Amino acid sequence: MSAPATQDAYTPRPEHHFTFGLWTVGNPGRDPFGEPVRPIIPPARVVHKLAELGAYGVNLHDNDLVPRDASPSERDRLVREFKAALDATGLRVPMATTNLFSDPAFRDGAFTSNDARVRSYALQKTMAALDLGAELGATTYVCWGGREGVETNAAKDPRTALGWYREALNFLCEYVQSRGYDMRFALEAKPNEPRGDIFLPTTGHMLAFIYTLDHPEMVGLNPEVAHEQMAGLDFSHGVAQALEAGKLFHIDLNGQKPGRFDQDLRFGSDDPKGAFFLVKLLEGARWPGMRHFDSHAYRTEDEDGVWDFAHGSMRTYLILKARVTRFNEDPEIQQLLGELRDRGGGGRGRPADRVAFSEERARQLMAETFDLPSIRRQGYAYERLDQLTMELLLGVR
Ligand code: GCO
Ligand code: MN
Ligand code: MN
Repeated sequence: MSAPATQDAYTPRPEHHFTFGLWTVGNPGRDPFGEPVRPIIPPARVVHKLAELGAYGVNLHDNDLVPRDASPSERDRLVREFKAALDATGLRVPMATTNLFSDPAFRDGAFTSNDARVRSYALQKTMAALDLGAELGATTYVCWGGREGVETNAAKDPRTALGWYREALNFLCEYVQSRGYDMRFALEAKPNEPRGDIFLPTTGHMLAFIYTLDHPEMVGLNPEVAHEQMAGLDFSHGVAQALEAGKLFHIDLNGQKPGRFDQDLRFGSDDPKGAFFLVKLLEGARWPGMRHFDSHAYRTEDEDGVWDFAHGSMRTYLILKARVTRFNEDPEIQQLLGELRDRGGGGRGRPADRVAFSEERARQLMAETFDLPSIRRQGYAYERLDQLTMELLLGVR
């Protein structure tokens, strides 16, 4: 497949704000057991193909574009060529990040390595990546602590490691301020892999950590479907908490079977129901951020399969979005939801139903008698509600 032959209601367009990483469509299919199966697709070609498919943008690690040992002039040439492809296609670079995990120097982590020289080198590399991101117009910097963790707790006290992590982020926030960059940080949690355990393993851990930083207003979250599901958690609950706190700065969409290695499957391919509730949440909140796919094509694929994967990721999102509209308009589903809202007088909005403390309200509550026998008997009709949702998702509604 090259470009989609037909246009339909699920054809991706730039206004849908879909983005991919150079490292995602560029993934050559290497795994711990096997060598690469595809050549790495050059950045300019990725830009042209993504634009053709209707994506909005492309994101990158520093080394996806500029090899680690590139000379300054090589760096400038590569950036120039990349920018030319962006200009020719109108594709944007909304997010940038740093590779702090491939270099053997980072084998014990970057900001939390026991070697102070590594911690300093990680800051130097990140400052350079922030400069590159700013030069390309990125306004979000994702911080994934690739190897910030341990195999053995004998190696370091996690409190010391968190202290180093905090200092690094405080330093980087001030660096961004000092340079006048329009850039916010989005922290990405992952429970394990490549380390045995990674510090700040879930979105919730990260959220609490943010409020211990010097500039919490500059720092939010980049939750990833696969990472929460690896920990057996409900992804949309973590995302909802981030949204509610005003901390959803970015999102990594993909698919994953719970409890396994990081599979990075095509969005919605493994858990369409979970993906549906996620899309419902994001669209219901009118979340303005980028829909970024941090996933890659099966190792079985050639380059055509990579573009099938990219196109499919965006289509699935748009199909689920259309299903959400259908859910919101489905009379039976909406009637059930209305009944739930009205249950016990909740939907009538009586001031007496508000849970706000006052002496009088506390007295009233203490004096109230509840019809507990009937409350205890009642069912909630969630079986019916879920079956209706399933029928809608399975396409017969
Ligand atoms: C992973 C991570 C990464 C990060 C990326 C951006 O499990 O490998 O999800 O893909 O998202 O490095 O920081
Ligand atoms: Mn991942
Ligand atoms: Mn990710």
